[in-house]
Order: sequence, then C-alpha cells, then structure tokens
Amino acid sequence: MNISKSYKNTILIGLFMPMTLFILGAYNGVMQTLYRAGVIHKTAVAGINYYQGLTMHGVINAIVLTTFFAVVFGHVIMSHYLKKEPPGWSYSISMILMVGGTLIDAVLMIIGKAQALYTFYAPLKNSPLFYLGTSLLIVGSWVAFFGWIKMYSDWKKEHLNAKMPIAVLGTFVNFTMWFISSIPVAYESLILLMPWSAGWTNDINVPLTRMLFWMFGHPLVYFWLLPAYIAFYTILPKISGGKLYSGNAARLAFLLFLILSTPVGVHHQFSEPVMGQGTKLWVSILTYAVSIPSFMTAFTVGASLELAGRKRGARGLFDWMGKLPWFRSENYLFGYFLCGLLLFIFGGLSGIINASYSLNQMVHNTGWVPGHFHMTVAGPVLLVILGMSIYMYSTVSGKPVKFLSMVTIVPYVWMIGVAILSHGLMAGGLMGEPRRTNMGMSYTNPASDLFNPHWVPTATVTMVGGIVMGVAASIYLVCFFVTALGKRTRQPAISLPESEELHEEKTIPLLHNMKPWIIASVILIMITYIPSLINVFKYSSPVPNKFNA
Ligand code: HAS
Ligand code: CU
Repeated sequence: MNISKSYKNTILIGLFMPMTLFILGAYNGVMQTLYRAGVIHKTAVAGINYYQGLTMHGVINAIVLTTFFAVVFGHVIMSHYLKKEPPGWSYSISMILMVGGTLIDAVLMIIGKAQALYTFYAPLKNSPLFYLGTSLLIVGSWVAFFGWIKMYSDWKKEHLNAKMPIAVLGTFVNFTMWFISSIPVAYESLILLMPWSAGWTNDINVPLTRMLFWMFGHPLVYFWLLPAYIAFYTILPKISGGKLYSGNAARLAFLLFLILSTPVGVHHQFSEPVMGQGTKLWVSILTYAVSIPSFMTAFTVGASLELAGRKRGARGLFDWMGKLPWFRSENYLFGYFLCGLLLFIFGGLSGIINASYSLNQMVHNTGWVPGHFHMTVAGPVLLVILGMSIYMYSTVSGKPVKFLSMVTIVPYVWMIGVAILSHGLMAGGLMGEPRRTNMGMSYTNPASDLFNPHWVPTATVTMVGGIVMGVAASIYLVCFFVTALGKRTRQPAISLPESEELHEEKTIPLLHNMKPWIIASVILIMITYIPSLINVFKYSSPVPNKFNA
C-alpha cells in the first residue's frame, strides 16, 4: 500500500527516536552487570550513578521502546490489513504526545531528577514532571488506538461480512487491555505521586501506590508481549514456509489475555503485608490461568513450525526443526522470531515458578526475577522489536537493509548472551543474591554485610552474558542506523508477510466479539481488586511527606 508523506514520517520517527534512546538503554544494561560483578567499584560512572543508570535501562527499554513499537507496529498492521491510513489527527497527535513525554522523561533521567526505577511507586520519588512525561507517553498511545477504532469502523461498513483479521484482533485486544490498566496508573501518577513529589500534599499511602502500579505493571508485560505474539501467529508461519495451524486457537489466546491480564498484578505483591491471604491464593490461581494462552501459543506456533519443516521435506519426529530456514539472510526475521521463542520457553517456565506463593518467597527481590524477565522481555519481546523495526524502517522508507549478514546473526548472538546472563542471575538469585543492588561497592570491602563470596562466580557469569548482549546490540544499532541513513532505492510502502490459515475453520461468534470478554475482564478485576483495596485501607495509612524526602 502506498502512503502519505506525513504518515510515513510519523512511522519513521516512531522507529528512529526510541532506537536512538536504546543506545543509552542498552549501555546502561551492560554497565549494570559490570557494577554487580565488581569490575566497577564506584557509585557512578561518567556522571551516571547506579540507580540513575538502572532507571534509564528500565524506562527506555521496557516503557519507551516497547510503547513506541506497539504503536508503530499497530499502524503498520492496521494499514496493511485494512488498506487505509489512520485519521491524520490520530497519528500526528499521538506521536507528538509520545515524543514530548519521552523527551521530558529522558532529560529528567539524564540530569538525575528521575532515578526511582521503572516501577515508579512510593516511597521512591521522581521529579513531578516525570509522572507527567510518562502520562503523556501513555495517553499518546491511546490516541493512536482511538484512530484505529475509527479506521476499523469505516472498514467494517465497506466489508460487512468480513472477519476481523487476527493481527487486527490482537492489536485491539492489546490496546483495550492497555487502556483499562492505564487508568489505575494514571490515578497513581497524576493524583497521588505528582502532587506528593511537588510537595502539594502532605502524605502518601505507600501500599496504595504499589497496588495501583502493579494493577498496571502486570498487564504492561503482556502489552510488551502481544505484538510479538501477533508476529508469531501472523508473520512467522509464512516466513517459515508453512501455514498458521489454527486461526481460532490464535483468536482464543488473544481474548484470554484480555480477561486474565489485569487481575493478576498482585502476584508482584506476594510479600506485601497488607494484601490478604485469600487474595494471594486467588491471584496465584489466576496467574496459572494466564499461562494457558501462552501454552496454547507454544502449541499452535510449534505446530505451524512443524508443518513448515514437513513441507520442506522433514519425515521424522524432530528433523523438522533442522529444516527450518535458520541463518538465511534473505529471511532474517526468522532468526529474530525463533531465538525469541526459544528463550521464552525458559522465561515462561520461570514465570510459573514465580507464581507459586511459596516458591516466590524464595526468589522475590533476588537476581532470579531479572533472570526471569530477561528471557521474556529481552527475549521474544525485544527480538521481535529489533527484527520488525529494521524490517518496517526499510519497507516504509524504501531504503534497503544494510549489512544483511550482520543483521542475520544478531539474534543468535543476543540469544546466547541472554541465556548466559539469565543463568548467572537466576543461579545467584537462588543463593540470595539481591536484585537492584550495586554489589560491586562491597567488593572493595569484603567485611561489608553485602559481600558474599558465593555471589562472585554468578555475578561474573552474568557480566559475560551482559557483554555478549552488548556486542549483539552494538552490531544491530550500527546496521539500523546505516540502513536508516542510507539512500532510498524503492517506493515507500506498507507491507507485511501474511500467513494463511491451514484449515477453513468454523466461525465461532464468541471469538469475533470482544464485548463479552471486556465485561468478563472488568468483573474479574473487581473480584480481585475490591478486597485488595479494602485491605489496603484497613491495614495501611498514609505516611507524612517529610519521612520520604
Ligand atoms: Fe513475569 C515478574 C509470573 C510472563 C516480565 N515478569 C516479572 C517482572 C517482569 C516480568 C519485567 O507470578 C519483574 C517486575 C519487577 O520489576 O518487579 N510472568 C509470570 C508468569 C508468566 C510471566 C506466570 N513476565 C512474563 C512475560 C513478561 C514478564 C511474558 C514480559 C514480556 N512474573 C511472574 C511473577 C513475577 C514476575 C509471579 C513476580 C516475581 C517477584 O517476586 O517479583 C507467564 O505468562 C508465562 C507463560 C509462558 C509460557 C511459555 C510458553 C512458551 C512459548 C515458546 C514456545 C516455543 C516454540 C519454539 C514454539 C508458558 C510460547 C519451538 C521451536 C523449536 C525449533 C524447538
Ligand atoms: Cu506479572
């Protein structure tokens, strides 16, 4: 599909700007591992202190890059499948708000006025403007969504009997869940934290801010994941040479995320004293339930890959894996997707361990948790972001991808790096190595309470993984920017590989109507959060501002 200049520029800015910030995000990730391995014994390097760097790492990689990607990928999906552009007001206002909000946050983090980590709840405090910047970024993403709703309703009038394409359903599910869950965080940021950090209010209820943050913080991780799932269901079967095993299963998986993503946030608060036992048990059960759509995805995507391997001549039980198009530079996206999926097997399993209350007591706040989430958000999520960003930049700008063989090997190097890093973090975590701690400081003073010789080998393994990831990210960034700054050789266009479904399946009306799922989602949120809120007010009270300054 041909595109207007302003729409094209919006998409390109939405890819270029977060990727530029990713330089800082990735750099601070590698620095984390150097601090923790004791290679750096200081509180700050190049004027960036440990927590400032950790905040940049989390905010840029996990909030900025992911939100921009979800919006830009959403634009490309909508335009590819509906053969339209979103209304001009929606994509322009959305991008202005997102860029503006991000710039505010970036400046504050660089000058050290925001170092309360990406999980921004009290008592850690940022500049009041940080909460505004983050809210603008989120609201900007909503505006894009509003434009897609208009676009879809116009398309529906022209295609009365057509089914909603799976990629469009996935995008709508993702942004509906995002919209619902960003209401509590908007309240937390704008009504509670901003006035508190500006000194306009005298006290703050810490567990309340934590509860509101996690009501958003868990759906946030699925907001990162679902664009990757859309790519696995709708692009991967095609580029592997096969077909999507079941469209209905894909639709059901997305809709299950809509109902189960938001009410599980309390699994981040198993150690929170004000949450009741009943809530914790209930949320543990719901968390196992939210793993079901991922198990379904493993099956459906796995079956689609097996089918592709068999079409390429595989006959035995496992040889289809070898027949898949690994290391092919004309098909570089495949490596990004598959390396992400392979990491996610372990990322997902470690998540299920976290979900058990008793096992969570063992791993909470240790290196195990970042070990888990690097195999999810730095696994399938980031790899799909990297692969699709360069792919979309190239097609939408009309510039060919440069250094194709380098682009092709990046995901494999990255996967090895993440596997080593996560192994180090998780093994250390099981020996009590804390997360979010500048342990390197203690290496100069082995008598320090924080020094534990058992953590040295695992922190060193983590560092090796971090360096390998740093190498992969650097190669990628060179390829991305050389591509982006190269010459146009083709007409700019929007186009995505589009997988066919294997069977013509029966249309199940419930899988084509989001309304009942949205209602079920709101009911489950109320069942979980009304008792939680009652407990928060029963067992906690606001603390005066002066104690948090
Ligand atoms: Fe998590 C903490 C539970 C998934 C991210 N998680 C975190 C944090 C982050 C995060 C960032 O219950 C830390 C937050 C902080 O800073 O404190 N998580 C889960 C569970 C799942 C899960 C049950 N997490 C994710 C995803 C994330 C993510 C996805 C990001 C994108 N997580 C927790 C819990 C905590 C937590 C507790 C709190 C810990 C604490 O104490 O602080 C599930 O959704 C996972 C289900 C996944 C699967 C895997 C399916 C496998 C697939 C791959 C198949 C491969 C194929 C390839 C087909 C069941 C789909 C085959 C090809 C061949 C060639 C073989
Ligand atoms: Cu979670």
